[in-house]
Amino acid sequence: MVLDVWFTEKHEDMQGFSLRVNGILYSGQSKFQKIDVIDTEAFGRVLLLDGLVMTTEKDEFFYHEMISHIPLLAHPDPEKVLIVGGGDGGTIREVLRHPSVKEIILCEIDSDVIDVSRQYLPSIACKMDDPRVKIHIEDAVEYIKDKKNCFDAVLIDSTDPLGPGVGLFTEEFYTNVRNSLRENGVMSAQTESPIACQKEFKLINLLLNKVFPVVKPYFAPVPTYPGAYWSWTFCSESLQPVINNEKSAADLEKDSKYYNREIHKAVFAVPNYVKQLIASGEAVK
Ligand code: AG3
Repeated sequence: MVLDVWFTEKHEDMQGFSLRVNGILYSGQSKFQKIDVIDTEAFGRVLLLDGLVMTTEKDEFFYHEMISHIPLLAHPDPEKVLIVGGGDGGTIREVLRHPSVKEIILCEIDSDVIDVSRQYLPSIACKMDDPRVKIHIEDAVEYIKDKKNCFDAVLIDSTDPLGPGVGLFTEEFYTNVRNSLRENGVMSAQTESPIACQKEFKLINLLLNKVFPVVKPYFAPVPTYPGAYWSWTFCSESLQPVINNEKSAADLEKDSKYYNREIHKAVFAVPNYVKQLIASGEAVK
């Protein structure tokens, strides 16, 4: 029998994204948020935090490849990487595909997200036990404060600027991230949808431009996120987000689902209306 049960994520009470649900695999309340894993016909298992789609088995590759490979290939030789959030493990899995990486620190506020992902999302959380990974359960806002000259890359794999994630979208946090980078350090953050979350996208871009000399947004589809069209932003002291390690890029593209060297160039093309959004950023309150 086919259940006619649907999950809907509502976007600003104006539109919604719906998935037919085969069953609920996990439902719990952590210290920080509501965590659910549902099984859907269209996208496989889906991790929800406070009712918002964080990742799905079927389309997670767009997001995790974009947040990892673009910044790491812009660095000639990344060894030490900090992942902020990312408790589902998808970013860990992609970062570990870079042979130069010796150590990953995952700073996640909510250990329940890690436990639930290990249990219900094995294809995403599969590399959490790699010896190069150190898991640190703490609010990254605190963790980063005294880290100076520590990381070759910081990847901000956060939720939306709501609930436990708000502190990760401030000028102070971004300044601390900048200070935590070593020479040639790079950072990429998830920066919301340039169609469904324009206010957030503009505000984040404005803040990043106050803090980093190089700020380059990039874009890809994520079919299950608001607007189905998502952004990340690359920032650095001076490095541009071009491929600075051609050999690694050529190797990585062989086994990637979305990433290849043409995509690396293409994702930095900024549509005209988005250029205007960014230019009008100062007007955001
Ligand atoms: N983090 C970004 C999810 C944002 C989705 N927003 C929403 N559905 N309203 C994803 C974490 C994956 N590692």
